[in-house]
This record gives sequence, structure tokens and C-alpha cells, in this order.
Amino acid sequence: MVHRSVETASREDLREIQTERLRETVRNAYENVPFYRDALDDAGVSPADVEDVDDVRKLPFTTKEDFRDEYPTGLFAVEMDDVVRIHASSGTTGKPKIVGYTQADLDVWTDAVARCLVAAGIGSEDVVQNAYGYGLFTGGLGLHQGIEEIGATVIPTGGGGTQRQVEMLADLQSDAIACTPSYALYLAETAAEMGVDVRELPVRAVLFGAEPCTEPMREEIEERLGVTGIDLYGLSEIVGPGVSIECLEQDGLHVWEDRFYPEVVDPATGDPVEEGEEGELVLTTLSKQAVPVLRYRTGDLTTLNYETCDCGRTAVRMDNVTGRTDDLLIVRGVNLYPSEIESVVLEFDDVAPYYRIDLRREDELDTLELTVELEEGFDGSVADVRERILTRLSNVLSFTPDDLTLVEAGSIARTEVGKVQRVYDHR
Ligand code: DLL
Repeated sequence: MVHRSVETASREDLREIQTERLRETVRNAYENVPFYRDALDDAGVSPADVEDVDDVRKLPFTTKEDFRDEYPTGLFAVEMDDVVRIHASSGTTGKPKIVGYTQADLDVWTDAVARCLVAAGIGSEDVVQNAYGYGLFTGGLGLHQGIEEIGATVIPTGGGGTQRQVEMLADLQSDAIACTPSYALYLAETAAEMGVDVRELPVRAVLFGAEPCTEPMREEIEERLGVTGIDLYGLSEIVGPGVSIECLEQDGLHVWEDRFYPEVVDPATGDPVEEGEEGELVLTTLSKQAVPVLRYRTGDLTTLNYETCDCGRTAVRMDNVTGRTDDLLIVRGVNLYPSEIESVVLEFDDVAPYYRIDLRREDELDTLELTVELEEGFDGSVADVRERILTRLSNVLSFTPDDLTLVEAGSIARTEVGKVQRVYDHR
């Protein structure tokens, strides 16, 4: 089932919609945002040069630094009078990125989330517990408005208060829960401590997002909660959650291309990569009024697949995002992503899905210490598990951490609110 017919539109029809909306977006940006007017003038491109959606490639990129430099409202194309809501993404350093929405923008976003929910098999008869944080973070309110839009029941628990979340899940017989992947695991763990087995509750789906989740991590979630794990993607600069989601085929995330135009580029050169090749996701909003965004460098690594999905949707699918351009670790000449380490470590039945990576600099050399938690009740040989993990890391990634410590179940700090941190850079 689809929420909107455009989800199964022919590629030609879709292109027409994209072309018309791109032209309007560029015009809006040029006429109303001095930053874009300067950037387009510098690139020698005028709105009239955008005749076709492929002309998006003529446009300059927008970066997260541009959002920071234009703090707070330099990228707004409308007066505050027309803005009905503000969200912000904090990040770890510098000023937050502020995004405003007109009522029409909120409607577009709500519709995008509604499409996501339907793609995830959620309908008006379902109860959805929304455990994403409410507030400036887009997760809580973003999911909330979409859940109401499809006529389902939303339980706005927000982040944290995990024991109460477990009680609600059981007492209100929720059909689905929306939360980060790390929180889904924490919820299952807390439930177990309370004597509740989430697998025996009616909850059938977790809409996880806001953080990377490798396949082995998804399997852990599906197994520990007895659910289907559906990956939901989005970012504040574009709209929040709802840019793309997996359908029940779980084979890539459908991007709502009539609203958000995706490209994948080589992160080093900015040139488009071949279809199916991995690169950095670049997004252009096609309907936003308050903060139109041209070719935003998301930093997220993915691929695009234009084949029609078995679910019938023609909307392009992006691969699950498990790495960002800026989380590449370079340790003594070896390049690796934290997700690659996660995938290897979680292959082992004896370890729990909790780990941390500590980077230090000793005598001018970078060192990486990996700490991994053992499964609850583990009573085997720690030395043996350690040796097997080291061998596997070396075989798969040609990498050996300077230190690998296996710790007891429950030793690694859990994240109850916000996004999980697994890499600690002390350099
Ligand atoms: O995390 C929006 C969101 C809320 C998405 C709830 C899904 C669910 P930001 O805080 O601006 O917005 O962070 C955006 O988080 O560029 C990715 O690096 C990462 N991210 C978001 N969703 C996923 C995902 C929200 N499904 C940044 N898989 C993005 C991997 C994700 N990374």
C-alpha cells in the first residue's frame, strides 16, 4: 500500500514534477536569500539556466558550514511572520543549524512522514509509541505529526524514562515504536531487568533512525525485541525524519524524490559517481519555502538504486547509511569506519551489542583501543573470544587495535536520551 500515487509514478512523470519544483526552488532561493544569490552569481548560474532537473548539477553546493555561518536565519527565504516553527540541530561543535518552516513546509514534512509510516506497514488502526526526543530535535515532533496524519494513535513518550516506556509498551499494547537503534536495544535490556520480554508484546516494528545501524546491529534489534527493524533517515537541514525509509522489503530506503532530490557525489571531487557506486549523499529540497536548500552535502555515505522495488514503488532507494565522510578513522595508515569494526565485532555470539572506540596519540602515533562488552551470563574463555575477534578484525579489515578489552555485561554506559556516542577521540 502507498500513501501517495507519486510513490509509484513513472520516472518520466516524476522528472516533470522535479523539474518544475527545482525551477521554483532555485528562483525562491535566488530572489529571497542573499547567500544563494551570491553563490549562484559566483558560479555564473542564473535561475533561467535551470531548464531541466539535470541542471541541478550546475548549482553550487551548500555545506554545514554555510548553515553555521548564516546563523541564525541568514538562509531564510521568508519573513519570520510566515514561519510557524523552528527546529535546530546542535551537532557537537559551534552554533546550531537553525531551520524554519512555513505552514506549507510543515504540511510537506507531515506528508513525507505519513508516506514513511505507510511504507513501514503502519496504518490507522495502529498505536505508535514515539520515543524520539521532542523539542528542537526534529525526531519527536516530526514523527508525531505524521502518525496523527495517517490516523494512527501516537503515544508521545519522547526520549528517556525507560521503565515507563516499557510499561506503556505493555499496557497500551503498542504496535510499533519509533526510536534510535541504540535506544531500542536499551529498551529491550531494561524490559528484561523488569521481567518483561518485549518479544511477547504485540509490538511488531521499530522505526529506527537518527544514528547509523549496521546489519548485525539490526539483527540484534530484531531478535531482542521480536520485531521488524525499519530504517528511517532524515536530517534537520532538509526536513528531519522522513527524507527516506525502508519499505517492508527492507532493501534500501525509498527517497521521496518529488520533495527531496538526491545525488551521490565523490566526496573528494564533488563529481557525480556512477549509479550504484558509493559516495556522499547530496540533497536539494524541491518544495521548501522557508529554507530552500540547494545541493546540501550531507556527509552521509550511500549508493542509489533506481530499479523499481518489489513493493511497486519507483522512488529511488538509497542504501542504509553506516558511515559519514567525517567519521573515517585513519589509524597508522589504515582507513576504516567505526561501522566496519561494529560489523565484525557483532558477528560474535559471545559479545553484546555494546562497544566503544578510544583514539589517543602516544609518542606521535595514533592508537585505537576497542572495548567490547561480553554477553550476559558469558562463562567461556575471555582470552579465546579476544583472540578470535582480533583474528577476524585482521582478516576482514587488515587492522589490529592497539588494545582490545572485553568487559562484563552492563559495563559500557548506555544512552537514554539523544544519540549514542561510540567513538571517543582524545587526541
Ligand atoms: O537525526 C533526524 C531524524 C530523526 C532521522 C529521527 C531519523 C529519525 P539530525 O539530528 O539533524 O536529524 O541528524 C542528521 O543523522 O546526516 C545522518 O548522519 C544521521 N542519520 C539520520 N538518520 C539516519 C539513519 C535527525 N537512518 C544526521 N541511518 C544525518 C544513519 C542517520 N544515519
